Amino acid sequence: MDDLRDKYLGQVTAAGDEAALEQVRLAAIGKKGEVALKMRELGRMTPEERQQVGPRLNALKDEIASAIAARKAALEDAALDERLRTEWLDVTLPVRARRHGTIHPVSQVTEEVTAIFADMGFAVAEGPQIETDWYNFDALNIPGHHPARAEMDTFYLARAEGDARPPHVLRTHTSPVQIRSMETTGAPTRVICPGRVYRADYDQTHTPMFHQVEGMAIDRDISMANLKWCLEEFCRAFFELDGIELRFRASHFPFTEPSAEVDIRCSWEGGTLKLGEGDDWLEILGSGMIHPHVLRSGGIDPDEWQGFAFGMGIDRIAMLKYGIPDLRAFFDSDLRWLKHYGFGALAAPTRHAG
Ligand code: 2NM
Repeated sequence: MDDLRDKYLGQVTAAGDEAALEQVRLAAIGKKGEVALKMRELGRMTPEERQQVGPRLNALKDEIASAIAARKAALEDAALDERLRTEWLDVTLPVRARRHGTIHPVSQVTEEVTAIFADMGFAVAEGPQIETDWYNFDALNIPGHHPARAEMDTFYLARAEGDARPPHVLRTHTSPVQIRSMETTGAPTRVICPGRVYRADYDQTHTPMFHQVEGMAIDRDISMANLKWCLEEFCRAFFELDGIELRFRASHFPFTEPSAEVDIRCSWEGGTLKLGEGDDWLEILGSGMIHPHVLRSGGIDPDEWQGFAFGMGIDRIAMLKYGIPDLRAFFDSDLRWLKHYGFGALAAPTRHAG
């Protein structure tokens, strides 16, 4: 009995981890362990012997079990100490240098415009950048012979050999999305369509890809008065100026009748642009009442419904709002430019809905 005791208590002390300890437990006091085997021998003993040996075996079993539990707790403490010693973090160290990117002004302004029109009940629609001749032109009251087609500097896609259909185009405006939206939603409707558009033009103030947002509101009695209110409200919110003043100047677009270009009052005093004051006017928007032909193209009855529509360049209003001088730098992917004019990921667009 003393030999057993010395043997197993020694092994318990020597066990370096929980797996080794479990091996000792099985060998000593498991169901087929050495102590259990000894207990089986009790059956062959005389009652006197049994009375002597039985309690001593039980005591030995308890003693080994306690030693194992104590050793187990000690091993766990040692493991925790080791983790606490090695797994640490100095929270007083400076944060890592900024390695993340910024929100491009075009994305930021798109979010801002979207938030303002969302406040006024406009939904957002998107559509394909490669369009059919029909959606980009005919549906918008720009027939094949119309000079606007030539003026648009359209990019045409190559046709398959022998295909007699008109070629697809890179959309020159986002109006095709509005036609698609009329078809799917019908009237009444309020929607804005932001996105990329393409025109073969490249100079100081034009890039072959740029961004537009167009919008429309269609209902039974929509008028130019609604258009004026809506655009004034938009400009006040977007430029964050209460004193904004707009001028609606008669114009012509194939898809609206009547049509108006919208100028914003400004001054160029000292070579810097100030909006909302001065004697100059800066063109920022095109607009008008949707032409009956266009409503009909979208499957809407012009005898029952009418609507206004407008369009503006996102890149251009971004330059005006944030004082960005060069349009072409928008698309150069120059990291210094992006860091300077970009926005933090958490900077909320101004006047978020709600
Ligand atoms: C502009 C100016 C005037 C316009 C018209 C439409 C549609 F599809 F509803 F007819 N969408 N956008 C529109 C009208 C766009 O951009 C300078």
